[in-house]
Amino acid sequence: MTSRVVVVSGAGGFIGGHLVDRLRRMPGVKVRAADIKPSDDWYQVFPDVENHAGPLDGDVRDFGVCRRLCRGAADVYQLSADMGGMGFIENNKALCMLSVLTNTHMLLAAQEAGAGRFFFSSSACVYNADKQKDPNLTALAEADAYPALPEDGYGWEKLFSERMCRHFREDFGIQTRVARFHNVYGPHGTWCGGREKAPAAVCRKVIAAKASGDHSIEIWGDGTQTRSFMYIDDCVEGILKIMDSGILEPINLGSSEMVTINQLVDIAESIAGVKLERRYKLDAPRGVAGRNSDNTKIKGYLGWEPSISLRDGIRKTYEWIDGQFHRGGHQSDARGMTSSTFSHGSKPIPGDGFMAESRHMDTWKQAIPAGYGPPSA
Ligand code: GDC
Repeated sequence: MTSRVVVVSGAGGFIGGHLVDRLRRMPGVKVRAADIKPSDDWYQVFPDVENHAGPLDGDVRDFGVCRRLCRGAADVYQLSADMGGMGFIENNKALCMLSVLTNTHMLLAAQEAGAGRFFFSSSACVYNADKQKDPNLTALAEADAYPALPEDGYGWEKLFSERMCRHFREDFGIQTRVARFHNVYGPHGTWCGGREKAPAAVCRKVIAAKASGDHSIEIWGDGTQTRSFMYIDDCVEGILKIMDSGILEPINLGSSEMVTINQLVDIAESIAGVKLERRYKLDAPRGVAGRNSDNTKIKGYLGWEPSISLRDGIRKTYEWIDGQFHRGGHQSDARGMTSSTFSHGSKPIPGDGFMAESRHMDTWKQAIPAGYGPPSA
């Protein structure tokens, strides 16, 4: 039997690694995994799949690399992106927008190669910021992405690439699938260094506070902001179900179990068996005030929605990070790891609408950079 070639770009990342693990167990599937990172830096590497690692072989910003990867592919899962949690995306908008290269080149190469299906990992960051100002909001339904006012930088790129998928499908016939991920967490993902999201950051801080003996942690914002967090197993299940479905429009893939960040900390504390003093850092990146996934559509299409409870998922994530923390010899830096760092990479371009003060402003105020407003009368 000839195998179906299935390409996963971004395979060295958190979600990509888990997806490869699932696909490689499927009968008749030959997985081709690619990532710009050298294989030593992949979260998970599987020797039984075809791996393309590092800048020469796995950099899917490069159209030539994409063409090689997509040759003969039946399915393409495009998960590569320069991304991270709020500390990264608020401070690295240019880098986030450069993911347009990976999305464009992978889509073009998949279409050129005659791939049957193309999966694009979009994000809840595409949603209109005006609809996320209230922590007790009603959940975000797919139509809430328009009129467009997404997360500055990262969200605009995702929204653009969503539409590019749609037009490639309409104009060129490639079957595209677009899922809007809502904050995915779990083992084998980023847990320190500036790109980590709240679930991993909170687990690490609790572990570090316990190890340091100084029972206090820093929390970004005032802790009342709300989110829903999706465990990685639900995410992979949802990706495969959406790919196999006939769903053509962008669809939410997220948990509908909404919690405050304070409640997330409560869960991590109860798993750790500690109670910590909370230091609220109000000038840290905090993103939108409230976000949850409206799952009406996915339930209607698939009769399914993510269902792993936050407590169960955080327990597994906590245990994995605890292992990384202690095996990696981080005890000596435990006190420092009760806070989170920001990650800076892109430089502002003076005179091009960049507002230094916009970096940590509320998302919805960032939509129109200075100098791009309506002309004064
Ligand atoms: O980073 P994130 O998980 O991303 O942050 C959630 C909330 O947790 C924010 O309000 C943040 O201020 C708060 N928070 C408190 N302490 C910490 O130490 C910390 N680190 C982090 N990171 N946050 C902390 C994400 C994007 C993703 C992706 C998803 C889609 O936004 O960063 O790239 O697209 O959304 O849902 P979040 O949920 O705002």
